[in-house]
Amino acid sequence: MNEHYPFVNPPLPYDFNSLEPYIDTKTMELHHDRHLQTYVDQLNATLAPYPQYHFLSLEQLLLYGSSLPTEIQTKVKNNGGGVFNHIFFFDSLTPTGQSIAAYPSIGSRINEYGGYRKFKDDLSAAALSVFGSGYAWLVLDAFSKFKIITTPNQDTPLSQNLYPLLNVDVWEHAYYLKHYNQRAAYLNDWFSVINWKTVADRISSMNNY
Ligand code: MN3
Repeated sequence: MNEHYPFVNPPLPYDFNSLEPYIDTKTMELHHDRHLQTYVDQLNATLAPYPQYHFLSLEQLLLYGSSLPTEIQTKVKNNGGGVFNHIFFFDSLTPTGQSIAAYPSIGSRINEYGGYRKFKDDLSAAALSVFGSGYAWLVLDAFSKFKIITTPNQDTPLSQNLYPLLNVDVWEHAYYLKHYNQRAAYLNDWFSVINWKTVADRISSMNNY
């Protein structure tokens, strides 16, 4: 995601229907083609009159948003965050069942955290605790240990000195068509389609910093 203005909506790395039965086709279509597309369009429209910022990457716009003109700070935060969070979320999913055991960098940290059961319970509880719209995240803290946090709306963990590894979108548009108001059922299904290889790759990228 090191691209700059004009930002584009990358195609999903899998088919809309490929996360069935855990996440339904229509939800994936609307979520990618309409929700994410709207954030991309609005971010570009916000930045269009400001060519002096067109060289900034998405991460830079989010990290240094407080240096932007005040009249676009909120729009960049909300729409840039919407672009970052959604691409990150879609990239974190896969139709191919995966075992954490294949990735020692994840397994060792989960053991350190207290085991998979505690990890899953805590991440679910965090995601359930989001009031209204937002995300739950697995991040690496400054000591390279797993930490679970939540963010409201389209806020990102980038400005908190935390390195994001995995997020789950708990805005109702992420699950309402299939799971109605049952966020817990959606979360349970979401655990079945997590792309642990992507998480392991993100840990490796962090270690290469
Ligand atoms: Mn969403």
